[in-house]
Amino acid sequence: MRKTYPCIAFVAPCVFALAACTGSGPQSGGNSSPGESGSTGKGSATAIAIGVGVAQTSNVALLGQEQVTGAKLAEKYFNEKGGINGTPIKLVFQDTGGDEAGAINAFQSLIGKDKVVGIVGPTLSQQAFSANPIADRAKVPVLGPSNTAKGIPQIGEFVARVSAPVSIVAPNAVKAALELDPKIKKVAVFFAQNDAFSKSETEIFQKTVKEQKLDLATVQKFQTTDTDFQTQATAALNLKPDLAIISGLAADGGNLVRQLRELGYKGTIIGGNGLNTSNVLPVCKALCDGVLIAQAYNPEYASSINQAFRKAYQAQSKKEPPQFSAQAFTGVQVFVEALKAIDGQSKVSQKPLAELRVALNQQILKGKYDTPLGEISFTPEGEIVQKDFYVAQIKMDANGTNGKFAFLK
Ligand code: 1QQ
Repeated sequence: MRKTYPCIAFVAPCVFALAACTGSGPQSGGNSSPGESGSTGKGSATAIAIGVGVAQTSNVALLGQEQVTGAKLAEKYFNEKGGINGTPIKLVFQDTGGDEAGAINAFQSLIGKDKVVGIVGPTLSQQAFSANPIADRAKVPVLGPSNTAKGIPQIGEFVARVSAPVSIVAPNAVKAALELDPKIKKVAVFFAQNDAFSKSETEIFQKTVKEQKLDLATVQKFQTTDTDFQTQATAALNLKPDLAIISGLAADGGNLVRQLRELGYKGTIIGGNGLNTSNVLPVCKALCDGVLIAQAYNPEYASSINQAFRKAYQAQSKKEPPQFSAQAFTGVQVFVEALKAIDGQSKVSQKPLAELRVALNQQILKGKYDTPLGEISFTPEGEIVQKDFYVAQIKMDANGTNGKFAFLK
């Protein structure tokens, strides 16, 4: 016997933002079926709506833009392959902006108005710690496409991620730096203290520095909104470090790289995951050259799905696909494949939405996926299980306008 719980998806959001529950009033997320979604546009009455809540505006869009591209490529790719056993998917985008309030609003819209089966997002861990509990309480599966801080899968039963955690990814950059320059001894660490990911990543960097028996000479703090790093850079450079490690986001991180070099720093620089985009290149230009960044994706990974993804990305963007695009593609892929598995048992388009969301979450955690990131699966808690990691080095051309991420062998 089918039970319906009107407004079940709204109970939690209403606690956080009463405004979302006023006006025309929320439609129930509990008793419609996914094919009835009102927001998927003309001719898409039967499309299955998957939400994408990432940063399309604000500074964080430097990272989020790449996610939009990756997700859209996945939508096209999987629809061309027949969608969910003949039923197309439709991505519904809600811009989170760069902060927590934006992520909460986007998630509430996706859950209540757009009636998505699940959400790929948000961009930042800082946003995930605020927005994901809302989805979790509404029993809507969330796949983090780029949330790498410690504690993300533990937010709740409905939260998983396709982005490997800082604990696994970040140490690779330190090891690569030591291979390139075994004489490195003294290390200066910088991190954005107002960002959950940066705080989590710097902990791992600092731990790795100590494990490698390096001298952690100084830890300098900044804000992701800062543009002037003279104080921190000067304080660190007075100690004559051989290695500088930066955990921040793209704009601040790129500016810090630039200012360290302008002040005469010649040593190695490691950038964390927040600098992992070619959108930092216009910020530090020629001075980006040589920055090492650990990677959870390699465009040259040999598999047919990665080849297809890489080709589609290159055709559109005339460059190699970046990690954030590959991870967003993977997030959509996991939803598609889990939906297909459920549909094989009983038609997804006929399941009540609330039931489907719960079944989808269970199926996501059970599956194995052959993705552009390689073969992945999840722990019961929703942590990604992934095999291969890499390190890339930024190589700028002589005039400092174009550059690329060259993968170290
Ligand atoms: C996080 C991150 C960001 C830098 C990804 C865009 O890793 O917030 O967890």
